[in-house]
Amino acid sequence: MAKYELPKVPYSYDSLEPHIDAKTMEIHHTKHHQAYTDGLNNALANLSPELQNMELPKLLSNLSQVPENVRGAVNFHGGGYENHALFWNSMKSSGGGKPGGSLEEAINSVFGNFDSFKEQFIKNTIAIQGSGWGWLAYNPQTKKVEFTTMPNQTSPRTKDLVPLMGLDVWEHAYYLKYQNRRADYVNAWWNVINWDEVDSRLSKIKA
Ligand code: MN3
Repeated sequence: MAKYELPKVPYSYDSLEPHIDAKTMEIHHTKHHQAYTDGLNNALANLSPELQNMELPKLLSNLSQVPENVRGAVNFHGGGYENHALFWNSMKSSGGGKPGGSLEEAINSVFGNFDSFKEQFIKNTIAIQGSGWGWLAYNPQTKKVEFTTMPNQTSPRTKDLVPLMGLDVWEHAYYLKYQNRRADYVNAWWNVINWDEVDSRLSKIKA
């Protein structure tokens, strides 16, 4: 039996218009996210019961325990599965603005202020070569948030970071509406961020 099912998007596909169009949302969710879900289930079928039963975040941060012949598939599809679930939930209709609460403090303590964080995030995410994600993540070692980029679907968990908020810059995330204009998509995305959700992720980690 398949362990993972395609997670739901908690709003209708047209909710993020005009920043992210309904057709892109539908294909991204029902085709791409479904493919990562199927790929993860297929990869898990090749693992020991112990690894099969491990929570996905733990599995992604312990990839060295996964046999080499399946490791790449778990990294790619497992990362893709969780990244997209986080992504849908990090957005909402009429989102945007600025974070408040503990997230605001965490961002300010590292980046100085929100605008400088946003500028760094945008610049470095646009600059990703090929497919990947820009991330705001929490580092349990330093107890601070940090920005990082990750290639393809590789999770920040593989670097012992806890993902808080990620932006998918695979072409499938924006090409229908923006074609080659990745920068326009990356800038528009800030209008749909669900800061309350991102803040609650940080609060759960710190609790
Ligand atoms: Mn994607």
